[in-house]
Amino acid sequence: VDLAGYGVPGQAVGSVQLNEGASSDGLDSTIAAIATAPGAAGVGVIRVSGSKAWQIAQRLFSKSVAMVPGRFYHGWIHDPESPETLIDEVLLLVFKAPHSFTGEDVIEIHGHGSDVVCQQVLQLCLAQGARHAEPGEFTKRAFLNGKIDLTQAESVMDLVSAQSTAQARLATANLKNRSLSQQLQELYTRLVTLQAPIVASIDFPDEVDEPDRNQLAQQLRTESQWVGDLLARAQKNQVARQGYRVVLLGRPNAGKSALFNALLAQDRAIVTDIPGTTRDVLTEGFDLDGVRVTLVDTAGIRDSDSHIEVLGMARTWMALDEANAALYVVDASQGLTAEDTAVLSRLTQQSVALVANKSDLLASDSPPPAWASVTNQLPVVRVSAQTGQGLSAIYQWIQLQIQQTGLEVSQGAIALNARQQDCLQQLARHLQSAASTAGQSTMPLDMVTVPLTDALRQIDQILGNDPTEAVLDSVFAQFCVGK
Ligand SMILES: Nc1nc2c(ncn2[C@@H]2O[C@H](COP(=O)(O)OP(=O)(O)OP(=O)(O)O)[C@@H](O)[C@H]2O)c(=O)[nH]1
Ligand SMILES: [Mg+2]
Repeated sequence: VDLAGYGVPGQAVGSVQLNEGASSDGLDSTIAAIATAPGAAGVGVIRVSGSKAWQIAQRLFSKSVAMVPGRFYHGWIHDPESPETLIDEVLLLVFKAPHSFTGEDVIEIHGHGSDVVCQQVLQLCLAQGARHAEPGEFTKRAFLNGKIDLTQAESVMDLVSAQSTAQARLATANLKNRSLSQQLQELYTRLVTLQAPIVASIDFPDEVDEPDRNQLAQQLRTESQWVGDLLARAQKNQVARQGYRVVLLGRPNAGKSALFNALLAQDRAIVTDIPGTTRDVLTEGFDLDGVRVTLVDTAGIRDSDSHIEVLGMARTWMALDEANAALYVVDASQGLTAEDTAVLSRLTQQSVALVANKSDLLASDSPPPAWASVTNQLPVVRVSAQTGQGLSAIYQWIQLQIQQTGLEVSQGAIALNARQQDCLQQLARHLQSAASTAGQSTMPLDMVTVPLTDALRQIDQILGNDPTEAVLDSVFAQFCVGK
């Protein structure tokens, strides 16, 4: 059996040499961890990777098995020190280097999902010479052994922590198609092709002519623009990574918390008829057509002498700054006040809608009073948090705002994390600087190679070629143990 496709040879992207100054973290050791989340579950998995993995499995398995890679075996785990003590009935999965997730010999013990039992099995693995894995260490080994590049390792983490289908799809797109790495590798090749004649003309001035400066400058500008476009395309997909934040604003008692609860379909926030009930910012997420939406309930805005309320309102404004969209809630039975219009004029967000709540209190056909001043500028949604009427219009409005961000979740789509974004921004800057130097005929040509080499180094950094321990730590420390 070829388990989970790990046995496909020829997929390796080449093993990685750690950069100078990077201490090798002992790839010779055998690591073990519980790979499944804590708590009672159907199955609990203990994963062991390294040269001792098979030996450990043979010691812990209650019957002797031939250990053929890609097979799984049914049996019992026992304590080799007291073989009659049976720990759990399990399936044992066997992988042979390099055809495993980590690229090393790996065994997986699939037992019952009990914290106690998983801990016992793990302790037995440690007693047999494994060491406890650090966070992300299995994926780190997959990277160090050349099974995946650094962006794929980051996608593994994105996938494990995905909170929406959009986020999961973007992670699998890069994991499977290496969409980001592939494009950057192509750029790398193009830049090396530009650099070669420059270096040749510097090294052999008598034999090789200088490349045409204007043409070189133009080509470098094009590449810089290409990186800018990549950043812009990826920016649109940030919503999939970070989710879409919608803040509820309005005067006290408008029904923000009631609406918050109604939209979430759970009794999350306290609702009372006392103005100034909500003091703090409350957030809760839900899935809207595959995208994670975070709803933010806030303290009502009004002139107040209460110190607590004033602090709460300060948080309201901060929540507004972090939000992608705002729903301004008013009590439709009372209409808009001067305070409302003053606050509305402060909302500079692209996506703002006016929510006329408590519409159940209005005679069904009467329009909300005195809206005209704002309604021709803002979409108005008539709802009742109490009866649920109009809620679907709010979901639709949020969906429309998300669509307008240009979110694209196709096979080749790219989303960037902060590290990758930072590297790409620097890459674009280096290319711009190379282009402008190339364009000035008074500048010596070797001044172009400096930023160009820096640009190549940024690509190396994103892909994890020549990684430093610091870069690896920053990437893998965010993982959970067992992944
Ligand atoms: N009839 C009716 N009453 C509502 C509706 N929504 C909220 N209310 C009532 O309005 C009062 C205030 O509701 P809240 O949700 O606490 O208002 P809020 O905007 O969160 O108020 P603060 O937290 O003080 O800023 C409560 O008594 C709710 O039961 C609605 O759609 N119809
Ligand atoms: Mg409230």
